Amino acid sequence: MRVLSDATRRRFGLLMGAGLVAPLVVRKAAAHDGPHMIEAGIEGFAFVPDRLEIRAGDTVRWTNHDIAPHTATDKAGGWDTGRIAKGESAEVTFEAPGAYTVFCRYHPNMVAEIVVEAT
Ligand SMILES: [Cu+2]
Repeated sequence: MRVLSDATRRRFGLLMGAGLVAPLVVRKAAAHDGPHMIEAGIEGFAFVPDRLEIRAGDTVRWTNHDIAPHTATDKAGGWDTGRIAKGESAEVTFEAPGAYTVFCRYHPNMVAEIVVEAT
């Protein structure tokens, strides 16, 4: 089996965008097998994907692929990644089931939805 180098993997992730995230989301809908790290992106002034369905205990990691800084911020005020600079990542762990609207404090038109299902 061919092993991808880290650089190749990174390039793949940047090129694939939402396509890379989708299979992880699908896997989540199956039987619960412990907390997961869900990779998400911010690209072209948008959250990619703009909707995630996860389980309580899962962590979402947003990586900013834009030159501009962004945040991933709970519209209800429960959590905030703070400033995520170009190429940097920030994580939020979701313990409580519920639906969250995410926006960027610098660009409030950027929105996404996260649905956290009970385990
Ligand atoms: Cu932004």
